[in-house]
Amino acid sequence: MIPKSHPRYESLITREKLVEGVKRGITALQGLIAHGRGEMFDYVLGEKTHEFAWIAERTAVAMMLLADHPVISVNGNTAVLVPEDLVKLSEILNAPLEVNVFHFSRERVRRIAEYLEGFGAKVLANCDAELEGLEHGRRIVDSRGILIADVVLVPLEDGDRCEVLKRYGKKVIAIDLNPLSRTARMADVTIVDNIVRAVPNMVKIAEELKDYNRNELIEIVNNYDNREILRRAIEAIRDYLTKKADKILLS
Ligand code: PTJ
Repeated sequence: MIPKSHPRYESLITREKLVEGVKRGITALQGLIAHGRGEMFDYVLGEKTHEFAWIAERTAVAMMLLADHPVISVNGNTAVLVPEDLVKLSEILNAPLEVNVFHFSRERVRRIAEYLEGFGAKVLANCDAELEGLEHGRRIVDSRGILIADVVLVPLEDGDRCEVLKRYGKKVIAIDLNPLSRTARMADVTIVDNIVRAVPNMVKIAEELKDYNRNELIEIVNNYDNREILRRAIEAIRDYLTKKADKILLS
């Protein structure tokens, strides 16, 4: 048991969720490695939601509210880290959850779908269509979901599917703590924030923006510049490290 008084309680609980996810056959073993990379970036971002991330989260919600067929893609990490908030977000945005995994097996997809349904989610997991131009498991999609979606939210993505989704003419919103990744650079909106903060933030934002009219939402989207957001994220890492280095010199 992890005591609440532990200085890294939140971080350790997050790890426990992923380990439990692996034991239940939901999270891929590789998901633990991917999370470790994410933790590293989170650490040098000060483990908080920066203003640039909040702006991206707000734009993402506006974009999904404006969409005809928004879809939230869910993999084995996302499913165990934020199941309740994914269900809330899906309901407010009227965007179905679709199971889409890199390390594909029908058994894993079924387990992830059942897990999310346990939280009251409506889940697309037919795996009855394929995206052309991809050879790995993420090509397998649902014909009612990602295949026909105009906006797709892709947490913890790999760059090549992001690229293929763009080639299909879809708008892509990524959640990725690494602002240097190919996904981060390919996406239309990149949320450089930990998924455990980003999705709950998006639920709060969606509660507010759902009452906005189309013109107000369009204005939010039009004012957004993803390259500027990525620049700010990279500079935030630089500034964090500079501050830490200065502190060490002074101590
Ligand atoms: O469940 P599957 O089979 O789809 O597999 C999922 C993983 C995550 C294993 C797969 O998509 C993968 O290998 O992803 P990558 O290419 O390692 O990319 C994951 C990205 O997500 C990296 O850039 C990490 O920095 C980032 N990341 C990891 N944990 C988090 C995160 N971003 C936000 N929040 C996190 N908690």
